[in-house]
Amino acid sequence: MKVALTIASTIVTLLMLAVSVSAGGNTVSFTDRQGDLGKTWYGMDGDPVSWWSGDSAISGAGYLDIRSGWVAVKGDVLTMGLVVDSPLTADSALPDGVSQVRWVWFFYLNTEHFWADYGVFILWDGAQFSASLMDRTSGSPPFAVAALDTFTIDGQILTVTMSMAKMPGVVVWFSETMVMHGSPWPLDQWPSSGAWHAPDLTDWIDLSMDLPWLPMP
Ligand SMILES: [Ca+2]
Repeated sequence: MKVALTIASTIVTLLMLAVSVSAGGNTVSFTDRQGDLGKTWYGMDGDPVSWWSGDSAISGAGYLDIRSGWVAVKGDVLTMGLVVDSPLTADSALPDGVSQVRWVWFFYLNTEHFWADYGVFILWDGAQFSASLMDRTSGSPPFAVAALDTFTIDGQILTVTMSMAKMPGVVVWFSETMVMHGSPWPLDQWPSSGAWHAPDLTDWIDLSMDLPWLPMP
């Protein structure tokens, strides 16, 4: 069974890379492990970090589990996507204790600092979806935040399309899912501690490193 899963996973990866190449332009894609919400969060040293038990409400929300993702640049058009483990439907609900979910692509001008220069967010409060571009290049809040209406949610696939000119000079990126507890911190401010968690983010060990942009965790 393990072998079959590995082969299936390899085929999916190859298919995804083939799609990326045929799309033209510059594309970076990655795959991410299934079933790694919170409890198997891996750092750069490869050691797992345990955040909560596997039977929590958050661990059961498959739409928080990233399976793959990509960023593509073609001319001035920047497209980014995430595939999550379970589809978002009209019946989908927030896990108990969660006030908002955020699917995020963080972009960096360089790797000198931990905080991202830009972030593209799809936000969900359990009823409404929206998308926003956060620009922290000023270095201090309030940061610029612009609404984006060019996003789609199609079952397990979330995408955002925007002008590359809105994030000039970015070179690296990674994705994560975030859950907010209580009042979500506003995107024009630094994140407030203790009010949110990242159940899943780009796996370091599974990255495709042979494409123009270098993803990073
Ligand atoms: Ca995952």
